[in-house]
Amino acid sequence: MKRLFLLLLAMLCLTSGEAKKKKTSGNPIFPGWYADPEGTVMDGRYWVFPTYSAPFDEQLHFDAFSSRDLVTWTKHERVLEQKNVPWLRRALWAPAVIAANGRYYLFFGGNDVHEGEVGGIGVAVADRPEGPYRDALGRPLINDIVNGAQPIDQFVFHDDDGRYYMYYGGWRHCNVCRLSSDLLSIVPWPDGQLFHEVTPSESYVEGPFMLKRGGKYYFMWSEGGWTGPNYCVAYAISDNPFGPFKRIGKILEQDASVARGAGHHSVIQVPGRDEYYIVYHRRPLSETDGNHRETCIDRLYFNPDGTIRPVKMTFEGVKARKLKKH
Ligand code: FUB
Repeated sequence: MKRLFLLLLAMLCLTSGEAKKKKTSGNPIFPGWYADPEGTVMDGRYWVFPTYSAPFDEQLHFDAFSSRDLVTWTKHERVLEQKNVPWLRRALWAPAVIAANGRYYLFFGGNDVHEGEVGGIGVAVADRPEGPYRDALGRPLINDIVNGAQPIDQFVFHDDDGRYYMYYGGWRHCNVCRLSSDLLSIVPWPDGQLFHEVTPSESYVEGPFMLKRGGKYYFMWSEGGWTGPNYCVAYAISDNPFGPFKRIGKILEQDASVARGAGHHSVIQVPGRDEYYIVYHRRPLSETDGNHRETCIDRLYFNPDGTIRPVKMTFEGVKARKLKKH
């Protein structure tokens, strides 16, 4: 009896110790090399969809992670796999996920495409956020290199008027296009073009992201080389989704006491609240391998004048933040 009591006591201590350990998310928020995280809220849960950060030839699937409080994360393995994307050979990159039409759409870059090759931005669809996702078109949605932009690093933005825009582009160029309401095709602009270039400045490299707050459009992107220490995130503010996007400054960069190569981010807004979390990847100080990138989370704050405060990268991560049930 006494032994049973002691065992129960030990279990209780362990559990409360565990709970203590998990008061904050910690950084990285889950183990493994994962990059280009897309953070969002779907189906009453927080979600992070990252790139599996292995050598290009091994990048043939995505895992996803969900959480009810930003602190404890559940892994959903292989939500998208090569077997469900007939044209994918390698370099499955930078997922962008959105719920629409009662389904879930996962946009991705495939094959690290160059002129004359098959690859680019694809779209896969599932009935549940955790997949399984299946390629919807049997070919890339965007294969061609237009305005010098490599078709990778897409972000789908749903504006208040119901329109869907996709920002994308590597190789220092960024395009915007309008997506149809089924999210499976591109609607031409009034001038007949499919893509308009919206590259914000000479320092833009890749990883565009759009956030609307207080009627203003916050356009963000990554600068520098993703394999090096100087990778970082900068931003601009505009009155409309098409720019021009005038660079204001950096919001995320390396910190010699925390990590290097911080970039390719996304922002989670707590629904209905003026409360934001930046999800990004960074390279531990001990690592130099380009692919050794970890997914982290920290708070993103706005100044009273609407500009964004530079992010303080932490090892602690963020405190528990439960979502309200709707
Ligand atoms: O992870 C592969 C590539 O690295 C992404 O597409 C870029 O944005 C960079 O993070």
